[in-house]
Amino acid sequence: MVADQPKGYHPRMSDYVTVNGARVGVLMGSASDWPVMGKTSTTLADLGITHECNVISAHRAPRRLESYCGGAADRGVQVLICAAGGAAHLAGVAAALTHLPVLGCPMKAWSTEGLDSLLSMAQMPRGIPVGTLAVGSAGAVNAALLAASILALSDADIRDALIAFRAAQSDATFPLPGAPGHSAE
Ligand code: AIR
Repeated sequence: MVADQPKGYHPRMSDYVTVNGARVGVLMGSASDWPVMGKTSTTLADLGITHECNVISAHRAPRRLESYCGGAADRGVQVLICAAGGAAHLAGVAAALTHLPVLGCPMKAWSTEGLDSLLSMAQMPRGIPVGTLAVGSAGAVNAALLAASILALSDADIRDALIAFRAAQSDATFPLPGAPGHSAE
């Protein structure tokens, strides 16, 4: 409502990128999260999941976040993946702004090895949940896999891609050259 907006506020929908047919929205608090969160994007792409990626800080651009989350479900987005470091409120605020499932990826920022981010995301007060993954790359990849599991409930192509991914992972072999019982090369 216009009356609720601060003086001088103009919503600018073009401040984030949308992708036609995106099922997953990946949000980051900063472009500095992208070296890790690029792995989320790659994993989603490997599973054939159309997605969109944006930097929208809950602290630096709260109204843009409100605009993005307010329109995501209507555009067909079904899962949000939110990454942030430090006082990482992005996932919690996004979860407050949409009924979509929100997965949180705690980033290692400038201190405490990511424990600050982990607790900020995991310790959500009752009523607005965030599905929090591990700190760093493991969580970034697992967020994509968990999003795939959610989408696979109603999408046979994604289900098949996820099952194939897990089968390939199980079939992988790990030679240890020189170790007892392994070949020398
Ligand atoms: N951040 C940005 N706005 C709110 C938060 N919590 C996080 C980013 C990043 C860290 O702060 O998600 O992990 C440092 O951001 P920057 O832009 O200073 O590199």
